Amino acid sequence: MSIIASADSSFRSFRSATASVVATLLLLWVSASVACGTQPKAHTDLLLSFQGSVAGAKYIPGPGEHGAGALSVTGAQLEVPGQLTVGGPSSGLAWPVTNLGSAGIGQRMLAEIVVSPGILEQGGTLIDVAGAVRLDVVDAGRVRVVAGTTSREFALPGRTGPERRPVHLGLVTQLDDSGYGVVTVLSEAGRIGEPMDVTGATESQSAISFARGATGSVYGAAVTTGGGGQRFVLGQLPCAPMTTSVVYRVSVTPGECEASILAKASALRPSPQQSRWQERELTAFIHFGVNTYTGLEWGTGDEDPAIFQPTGLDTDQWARVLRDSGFRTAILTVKHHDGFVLYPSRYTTHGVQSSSWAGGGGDVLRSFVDSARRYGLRVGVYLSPADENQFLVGDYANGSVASQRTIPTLTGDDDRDPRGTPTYTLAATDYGTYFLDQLYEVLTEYGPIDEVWLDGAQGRIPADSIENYDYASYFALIRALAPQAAIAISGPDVRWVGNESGVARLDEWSPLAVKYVGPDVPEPQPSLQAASLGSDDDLVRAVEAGASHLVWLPAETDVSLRPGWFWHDEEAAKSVSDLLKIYYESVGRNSTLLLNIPPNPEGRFADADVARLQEWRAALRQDMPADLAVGASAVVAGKPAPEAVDGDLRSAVAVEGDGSGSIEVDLGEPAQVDRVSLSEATAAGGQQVGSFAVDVWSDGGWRQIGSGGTIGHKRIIAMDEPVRASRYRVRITAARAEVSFAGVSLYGHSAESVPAQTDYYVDCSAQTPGTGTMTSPMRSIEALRSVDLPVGATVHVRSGTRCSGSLELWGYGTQDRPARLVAWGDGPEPVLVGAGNTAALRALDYQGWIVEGVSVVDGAGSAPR
Ligand code: FUL
Repeated sequence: MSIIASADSSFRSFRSATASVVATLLLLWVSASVACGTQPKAHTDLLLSFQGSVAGAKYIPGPGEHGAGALSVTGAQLEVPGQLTVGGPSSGLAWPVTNLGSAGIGQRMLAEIVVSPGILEQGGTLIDVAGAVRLDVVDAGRVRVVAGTTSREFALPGRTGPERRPVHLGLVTQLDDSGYGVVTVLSEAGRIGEPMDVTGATESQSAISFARGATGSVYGAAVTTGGGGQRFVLGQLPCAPMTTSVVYRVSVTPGECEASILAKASALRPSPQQSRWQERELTAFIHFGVNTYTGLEWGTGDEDPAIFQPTGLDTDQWARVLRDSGFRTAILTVKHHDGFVLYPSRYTTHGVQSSSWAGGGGDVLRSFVDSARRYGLRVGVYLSPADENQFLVGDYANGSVASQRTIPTLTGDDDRDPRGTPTYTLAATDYGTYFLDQLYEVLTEYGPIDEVWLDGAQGRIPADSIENYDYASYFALIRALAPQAAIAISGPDVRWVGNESGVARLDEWSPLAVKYVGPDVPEPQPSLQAASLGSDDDLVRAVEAGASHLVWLPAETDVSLRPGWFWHDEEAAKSVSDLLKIYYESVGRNSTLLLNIPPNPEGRFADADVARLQEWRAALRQDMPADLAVGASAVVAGKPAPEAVDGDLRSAVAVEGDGSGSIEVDLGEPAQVDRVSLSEATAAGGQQVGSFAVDVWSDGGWRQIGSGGTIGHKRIIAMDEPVRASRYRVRITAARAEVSFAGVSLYGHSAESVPAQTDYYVDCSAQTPGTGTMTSPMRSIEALRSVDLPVGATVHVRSGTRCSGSLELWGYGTQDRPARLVAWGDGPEPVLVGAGNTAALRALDYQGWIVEGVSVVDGAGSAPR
């Protein structure tokens, strides 16, 4: 039975007309009826913007919605208000046609839908009027109307490339009781093409359905009967972002609307491991192993261990040079792809113990960690999952299936006390077990490890072999044994910047859209190399394309001082200007810098490399001598904002994120500035800034002297021309949310060399923060966290004061030049109280510090990271 029984007799005359005549008449009819006021009154019989809820297969309308009858929902979920997520062939919404009254679909009717643009890429039927008229997706730029024996494609205007705006489409049907009539397609841009003449459209189902067989988000659906039918009821429905609490990772759904995605990105925060890692900024890579002696970059796994013969291993030199150059962490290649291990592992003979070096008793890792701790350097380990030697042994990529293993595997002559050795049951292949056993050794016998660097390479094994890394087990063991460590590259905490030339993106975001390619192995979307990774556009497109989560995933920029990662006699170090560029394009762009310095076959950094690092450090001091902004007057929204100029990147001031926020700094007197460093307190406030501008006050007005995109942990911009002014302003011109602004630093290049400041004064009762000179003391102990103290520096704390905050001093002393923490001025012993302070004191003692007349105690204060 057909329900087509139109009461609109004026309409029948169109039937025999040609399409163009039909179109003209239709338009005339519409305008005439509007003009004469004869048009029947329109009724919006269905009006949904998905503010309601879903119970089983029934949609329960929310406030302001109208959904008479049992509106059924199949294969669809309402995860976010305002957005129904549909997925797959049998999904969709169906609304009974009986709700249209006796005229049924044989009356003028507008059926409309608003969907996420990704739906167009997936196909499906967007609107189906009782089986009589269908609006099908053809592709991202076209839809097709199928009605009776007629069908026609319509190109969607303005949708030729990737698109983020929701798609709003409507079908105006005007059919008579024999299924003849006209169908018009509307998009948000207006009518598309000419109205289509329809013959033989027959009702074959008793519902109007929406988004059938589609995958993505539906933001609204409506049916309006009577009236002109040319005007949309739904408009471009607003997207209602979910209120998201602060998280490290959040799931997203394909088709999720932009506001919701960006709200989630804005709610992301780094984990404590990531914050600690980011604050350290400069990490050294040390590629050392059998390749140092063979001249290869990738070893073969069958090297004779005897070739490993450092004639003068000097890990103290490594650590000293690295600290003197400002590095805070160093990562040693404990095992590169060849599989040769730099410590005596119980599980292989391909390692230092098989070399005659040091009589077979050498342990480079031990020596390295001892030196690192002596000079106050954090330790990272590079343990290559790829292992050519284990391939030759027959364990790596041997096809074994992961099964539950007890780690560590105790060996026959194991020297570990089984009772004092915690064990872990983890799923692993044969090789996975080997790798876990080595991780266990390294993470339990060499003190705290702060970064575990896992490369994703498979090594040069035959193309048909593969080792499926047991990442879930690796990560579980690392988290259990080294909870403070950041797991980098093939891991959840740190991502590769995407190149090995030392350059981060101009605008580097840490909140990214990802897919998981293994448990906790995020793969940034659209790709690690994408030019605008993490931007608003990329996030939205990545979610459309199927990214499953947004996650905090900051960039590490790795590059070598020399062309190769390992030592090669014939190679030379990069120039100072290359290194400066690398610094500004990594640390200055919200990334950490991982700079490789390869020891020579002797086991030392070459003198020329050491000299180059020192020149680089000196050049950075000349570029960025004392921060002129510290202690200046700073104002945000009319209120003093000392947090922005206190040299402590954890303290922050809230700045409006709606484009109106700014930070004004008045130095009191003109100073020359050519470099500006900005920071967001990402641990507290995430990463929000999308664009900013820097102005100076000159000739009675503000003049823009620089601008940029993201800020994140640190963004350093250089002015084209140095400026001389006393008032500076940073405008936050776009942000995802309110900004936790940590600091602005202003620097003027010095033509002369700038000696490192050796004495720092701290007065926690001072009115204003200072640079640390006696006349301008620092106001908190936390401001010293950002300072790399030269050997033998002295920190003077004002007597009679009490400083709260964790003690974190980046400096060391030697026998001849001890570093000192002493009281300054008259009065009772100053007190430093903060979380982890006594442990910090013990470490300082080991690093050659003398503490005199200062009481260091544990307490609240900001937690150590
Ligand atoms: C790469 C490795 O294959 C290189 O040999 C080097 O270790 C570099 C840092 O990572 O993926």
